[in-house]
Amino acid sequence: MSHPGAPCPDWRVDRPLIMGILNATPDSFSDGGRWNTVDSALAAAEAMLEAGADLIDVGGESTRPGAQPVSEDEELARVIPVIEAIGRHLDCPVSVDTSTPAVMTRATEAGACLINDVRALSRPGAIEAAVESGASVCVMHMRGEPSTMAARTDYDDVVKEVVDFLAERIARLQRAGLGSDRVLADPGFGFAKTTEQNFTLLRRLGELDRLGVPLLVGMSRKRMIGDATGQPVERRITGSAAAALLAAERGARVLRVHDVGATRDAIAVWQATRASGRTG
Ligand code: 8Y7
Repeated sequence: MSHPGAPCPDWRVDRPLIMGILNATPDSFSDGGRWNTVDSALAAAEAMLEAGADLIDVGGESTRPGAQPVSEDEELARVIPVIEAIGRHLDCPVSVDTSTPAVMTRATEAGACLINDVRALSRPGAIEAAVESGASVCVMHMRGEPSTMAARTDYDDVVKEVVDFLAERIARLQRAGLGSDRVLADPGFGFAKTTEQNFTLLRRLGELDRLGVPLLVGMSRKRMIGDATGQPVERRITGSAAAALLAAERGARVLRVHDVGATRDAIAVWQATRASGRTG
């Protein structure tokens, strides 16, 4: 089925794309629920677009460890009005951060071009809803649920396990009718991984190339940045931009970030360095 919103950008352009995070949650850890009304959500989205965002990721369920579960009705009430307002006023590509099939269906009808599911379409009916929607999908690696994942960090080789998991999900989606041109993959930084494992994944991110789909990464303001820098969440902009740049250099195609301007500047310096090679 077709949807009315702006289409997703071409993931294969010659620069990494920036996905700005828009939390439509009252308990979001990083912007403290300042953007709860549709108007302030719109203002936040507009500011991120002006700062250089290529698409906006709208989420209504906090995946913060210990966060309260959200009912389907509550999730719909949080995200659908925001996606509709963005379509009316900004007309930029929108992704919906959800694991709930009904939200996938309604959000894509309202214009979302991408379903970003941290549970990799594991809920009953999610694959069917995604296939039917016509939208693209980002599948992410995690173990268990956000509430239990912190205890599940026993890996022999974290990179191999993440690649095997994502390859299996991509194959499963392909069998269900989602061609690889509609799929992105994400190693899930901070989801059932220690800081050491997160940095191993970042260092070896190039090995995820063989999944054959564009890679999306999200490290913005996460604990791994805090552990490396010693900074609290409100002072992790520079560290997050550095991590995004390292991921871009290792092939990441989409960077999911809170601080769009800082990320864009870091990428611009990398781009200028690369472009200089063409003239001498
Ligand atoms: C990620 C994500 C979150 C991520 C993708 C946070 C929704 C926690 N993290 N989606 N969502 N990748 N694809 O700190 O790493 O933003 S929520």
